[in-house]
Parts: sequence; structure tokens; C-alpha cells
Amino acid sequence: MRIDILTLFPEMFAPLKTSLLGKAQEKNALKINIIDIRDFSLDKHKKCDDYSFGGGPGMLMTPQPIYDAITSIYGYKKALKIYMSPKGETLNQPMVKALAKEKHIIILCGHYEGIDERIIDLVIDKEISIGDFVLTGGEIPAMALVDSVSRYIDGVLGDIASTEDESFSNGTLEYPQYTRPQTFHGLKVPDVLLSGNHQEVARWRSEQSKQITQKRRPDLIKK
Ligand code: 4FV
Repeated sequence: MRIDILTLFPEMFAPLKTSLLGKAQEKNALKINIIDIRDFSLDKHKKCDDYSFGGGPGMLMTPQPIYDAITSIYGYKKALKIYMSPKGETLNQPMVKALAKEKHIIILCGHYEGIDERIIDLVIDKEISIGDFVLTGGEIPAMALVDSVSRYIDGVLGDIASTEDESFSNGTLEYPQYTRPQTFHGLKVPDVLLSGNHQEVARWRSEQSKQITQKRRPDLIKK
């Protein structure tokens, strides 16, 4: 998969160069390209924001630098063009799984009060939100989307099976997990997990998932 990210703050994306995502890029399992929108501003001072027509607090990102940046990307017409916004569809695991099937994704990060609406009319296919709260910019939401989607790309996770038996993989929350030592501060690992009886372990885990999901997220069970 190829991912192009448009931002006024390219330095914020260092996290994507570390750990699993960093390694995946080194072995070309994933191509992430960060584009500085300011490079496309035709303003003599490279200005990329201005006041809102009709008044109101804060600044808005101007359309020209964004439009020229997006349309400068090779294949942008065929790519899925996403704007991270609190007004978008809320990201969840089924959506992440669907996005992972895309060949080319372009993500636009807003900042300040947001962007000129005409960019959404002209070049955006989908608005996505990471939750009902407001951030200072779309950069952290974009990283959350890239990280979650990348887990479904071959060559990113050590074992793609990790995506099969985890929270939300089957609409429930994940069961508790333990590793060595068997006793920690007096707390013992449940005996069933030390029994070697895989059937019993699977039954215990499924029962735990049901109970935890019922207690913490009954909405998932209804769904
Ligand atoms: C956001 C969210 C979000 C709104 C104005 C950036 C901010 C500022 N994006 N899910 N929640 N964006 O709060 O995606 O430009």
C-alpha cells in the first residue's frame, strides 16, 4: 500500500519511522510519503491560513496550497482521498479492515479551525473521525489511521494472525492475557492457562471475552 499524508507539520510524523511501521517501510511492505502543504503555497510569504468569511475565532487553511498539493500526487485521481475531521464517520475496526484493501490512500490533515469547505467538495472522497473530541490538528488522527490500517498489511506485523483474535476482531473485547512469572506480587496466572488443555483454554478465553464485553461494551453485543 502507498500512503501520502498532507500536513503543515511534517516533523510530527517521526513516530511512523519507528518500530514495526519503520521496519515495514525499510522492507517496502509499506510506502508512506509525507508532503508539506506549505511547499505549494503561491503566497509570497508561503501563507497557508486566513480568516473565515463571516467572522469567527481562529484561522482556516486556505484552499490553493492544499488543492495544488493533492493534485501534484501521481495517481491522485484513483487514490482514496481522506480528510481527518470530527465531522467524519467514526473510525472502527471493520472500517480499518476495509481501508487496508486500498492500493493508494491520500490523507489530508487539517489544522487551526480546519480547511476551506471547497477542498472537500473538489477533491475529498471520505471524512473520517477518530472520536467525538477536538484536537489541534488532524496529524494525530492520521497517525492513528495509518497505524491501525498498516497492521493488516502483509509484512507489518510479525504474524498477521495477531489481527484475528483480538479486541473487535469478532465484535468482542479481548480476554485477559498473562506472561511470566506465574506469580507476580502474589497474583497467580489462572490455572487453566497453565493446563496445556487447548480446548479448556479456548473455552475460558471465549467466556472471558463475553463477560468483559457484556460488562464494558454491551453496545458491541447488541451490534
Ligand atoms: C479530528 C478528530 C479533529 C478539528 C480542527 C483538527 C481537528 C482541527 N480529526 N478526528 N476528532 N480534528 O479533532 O479526526 O483542524
